[in-house]
Amino acid sequence: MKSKSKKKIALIFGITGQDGSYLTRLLLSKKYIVHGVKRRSSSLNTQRIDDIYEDIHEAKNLFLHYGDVGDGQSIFHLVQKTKPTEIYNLSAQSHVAVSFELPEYTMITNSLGTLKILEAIKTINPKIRFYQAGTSEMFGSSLPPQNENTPFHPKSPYAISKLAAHWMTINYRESYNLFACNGILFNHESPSRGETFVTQKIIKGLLRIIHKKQKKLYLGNIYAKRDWGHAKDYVKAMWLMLQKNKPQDFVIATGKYINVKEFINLVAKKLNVNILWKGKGIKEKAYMNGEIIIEIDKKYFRPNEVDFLQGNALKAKKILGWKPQYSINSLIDEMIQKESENIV
Ligand code: NDP
Ligand code: GDR
Repeated sequence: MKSKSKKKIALIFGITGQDGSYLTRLLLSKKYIVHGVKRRSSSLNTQRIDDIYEDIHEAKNLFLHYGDVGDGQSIFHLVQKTKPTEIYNLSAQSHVAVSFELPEYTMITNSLGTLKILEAIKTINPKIRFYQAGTSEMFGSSLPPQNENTPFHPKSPYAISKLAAHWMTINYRESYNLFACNGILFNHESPSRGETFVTQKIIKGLLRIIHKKQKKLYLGNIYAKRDWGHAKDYVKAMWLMLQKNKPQDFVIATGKYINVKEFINLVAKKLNVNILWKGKGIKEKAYMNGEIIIEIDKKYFRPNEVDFLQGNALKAKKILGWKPQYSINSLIDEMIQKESENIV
């Protein structure tokens, strides 16, 4: 006799962010009921999911609730009320540079926020499956390629806050037998990437310069190397982790890397602009048609930089059957395409 399958219900903390918007689409396509937690803000913060939510008939499986991971009571209440089978914690103060300015707030949100969700799961229903959004930043100065066995050496309050959340997740798995997984995700971008992260800042900046809406772009360390993937691929990995028989931690990455300057050159080439680099260090500049279009500004340097991240996602490939569909080229093409639509 066919067993009656239980309706899957997801609760997403951080639904209004880049990954939250992609994960929501993925889960709705898999017929989940999706509950998302949004923060109260003075201006609208649901733009990334408005297109799904706007049409209330299409959105009959999507529900938004006010909440905040700084507020333990709201977390308990939401877990009790929505009765999720899976919880995804994507909420965070996610900007590395900002974490040096707001170290205490970053710890409260990223570390204690995770702890509060784990406590709610343990108390209300230990069968709920849990995904924690960990990061390659936790590897910090450990040499690449980094995998699940690479030692952590975090270099920012952000990375330290995420490392506490990572170990808390492991501790609750070991102590209380929770189905709790850490994703250790390398940088992933998309047209929905926040504007202050470097990929979006470069694409938006260069397009605005070409359209004469902006004269110059100011950047920090252009020699940092990153392993950049697409958010759409990465949220699939989050979901896959929660569908296995055993909870485990996984590195998710493309295995390829370039530095920020190479990223700029790739974008410029796709935009058919010739840029010429001159000078060194803080005096390095990029020129287009004899005009300076990129300068280095010390303000964007971090007190402690992570120089080189390149992931090895072999475990995810073997156990989850995961591999990225997007290349750096198709990622940039899509980001340029979307941003071009916004600019005209
Ligand atoms: P975003 O910054 O785009 O989204 C963060 C989300 O967290 C937003 O929905 C934000 O709400 C919400 N949030 C922030 N503070 C709180 C709070 N106190 N209570 C409830 N919600 C809160 O991040 P991404 O989507 O890029 O990343 C998702 C997660 O994955 C983050 O935890 C990030 O640290 C982690 N990560 C990201 C990687 C990447 O390359 N993108 C790589 C590795 C890890 P609001 O919209 O109101 O600001
Ligand atoms: P990162 O992403 O710090 O890796 O964190 P970001 O795009 O901010 O920086 C990438 C690299 O570019 C250098 N850089 C600049 N960065 C920004 N934001 N602005 C600049 O002007 C600039 N100039 C140079 C940075 O120094 C850095 O080396 C992202 C976030 O999504 C985290 O939440 C996530 O955990 C990690 O990726 C993996």
